[in-house]
Amino acid sequence: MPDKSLEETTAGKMVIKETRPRPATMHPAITAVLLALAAPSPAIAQTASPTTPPPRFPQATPFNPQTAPASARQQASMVRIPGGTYVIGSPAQHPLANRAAMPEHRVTIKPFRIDRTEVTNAQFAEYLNALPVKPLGTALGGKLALDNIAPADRPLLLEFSSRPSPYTIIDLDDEEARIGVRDGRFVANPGHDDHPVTETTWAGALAYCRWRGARLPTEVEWEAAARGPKARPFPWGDAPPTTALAVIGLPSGTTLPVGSRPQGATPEGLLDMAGSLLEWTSTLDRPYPYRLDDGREDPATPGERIVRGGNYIFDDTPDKLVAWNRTVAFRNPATGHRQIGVRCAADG
Ligand SMILES: [Ca+2]
Repeated sequence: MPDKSLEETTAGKMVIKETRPRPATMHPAITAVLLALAAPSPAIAQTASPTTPPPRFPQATPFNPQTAPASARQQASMVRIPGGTYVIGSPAQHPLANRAAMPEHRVTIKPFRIDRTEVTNAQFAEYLNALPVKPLGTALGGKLALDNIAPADRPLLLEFSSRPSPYTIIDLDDEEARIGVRDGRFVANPGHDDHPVTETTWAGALAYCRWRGARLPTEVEWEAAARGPKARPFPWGDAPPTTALAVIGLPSGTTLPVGSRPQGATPEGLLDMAGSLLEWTSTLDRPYPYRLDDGREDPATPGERIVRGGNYIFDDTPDKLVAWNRTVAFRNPATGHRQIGVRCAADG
């Protein structure tokens, strides 16, 4: 996607991600015709834009704990967060104060449950296997090719190979995806079953959670879970982040198993709320103060969605990892990202 290389270029880091060339599977003349057909419309982009409306994906077979045991375990171990009034947003006077998270305000929320860890590759693969999609051959995640996915299904799973791309569920052909194909099934790459799933789009993340009988957390639910009733600045308390408290400061592509930093757990037991991957929330990017009823929770409205929590590649400083931070440069909801994952929530 055109902004893919930009996406990976953060201030001070200048990490440029190479996009792979489009596979030459089509006769050049046919390609030329298709390009000519596509060319007159500026609406047909190389990839879906942040303003592309969330799509409807094919219906999956109903969630079944017998055939989706990893997701069932995740669902069963959700952590309950009490309802009540929580302090949300950045204090005006604080070394890590952030204008985009002001004003500090109070929001009353109902009790809810939230995943103890980020959703893993094994769990997300269970959802993919419940879809009416039959993958072909064998390929590692990050290396899927056109012949691994039937033509009708490519727009759901292949970003680069299906350009001009629609709004995928997950970009399995992105080199940083870790779910591949083996014997007609979607499987995590070897050694990556319990690593957090990367490269899901916003709607793909929501679809997974809904399939499991859950949903995405709202932005304020996520923040209340990270900060607790006393509005701590970090999930573990007041201390600044270190590599013992959070999965941070690692090279791109080297995720760690979820829950690898138990010292950084919240008192309630949530793991990796700071670091590891950023996490999709249900909430459109609108200014604080938060309002539940102003349209920012409408799942059908196009626009960027808030991601929370910092990530292991780019966010190793306290200002990025502080629990009120809501400023993230790249979060196109229509495409997958190496640094964004998902953690589901549920009512009650
Ligand atoms: Ca995280």
